[in-house]
Amino acid sequence: MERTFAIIKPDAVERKLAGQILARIEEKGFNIVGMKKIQLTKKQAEGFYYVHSARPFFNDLCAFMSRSPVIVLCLEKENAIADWRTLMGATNPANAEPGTIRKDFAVNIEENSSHGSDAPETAAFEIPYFFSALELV
Ligand code: 3AN
Repeated sequence: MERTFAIIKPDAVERKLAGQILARIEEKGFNIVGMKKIQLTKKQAEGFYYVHSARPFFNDLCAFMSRSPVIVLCLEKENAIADWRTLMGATNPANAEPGTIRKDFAVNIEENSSHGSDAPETAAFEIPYFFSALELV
């Protein structure tokens, strides 16, 4: 079993798409081992996305991620990291496969409805950024 970290981003929570996204997660066989609704501060978003701090979209991205609440998730299944990224689709919804979350729901490359860890080392940073061990069941 593998764990990954996911976010239902502000654009999706604002448009009341969280339920549809959670249904897809469960239909694909993920166990939701952690889940909470929070609103990030700009500083917390900057800490989460520190690997992108040199990118031109960093400031806009952190403003977007902190403008309204998100739902953060820890998901578990075999191959969870790769399978969640497949279910999300490509970063840019214009390039995402039909039937993926980003193809169906994303507004654009920035407001792309969902986040997922891209590697085991990333998941190992991202899960404890949001969850204590006691919150994962
Ligand atoms: P992914 O979320 O697919 O792993 P990353 O890690 O390259 O993509 O980018 C992190 C986040 O930064 C994306 N989810 C998206 O919200 C935003 N982003 C990525 N590329 C761009 C871009 N060219 N312009 C604006 N925002 C971007």
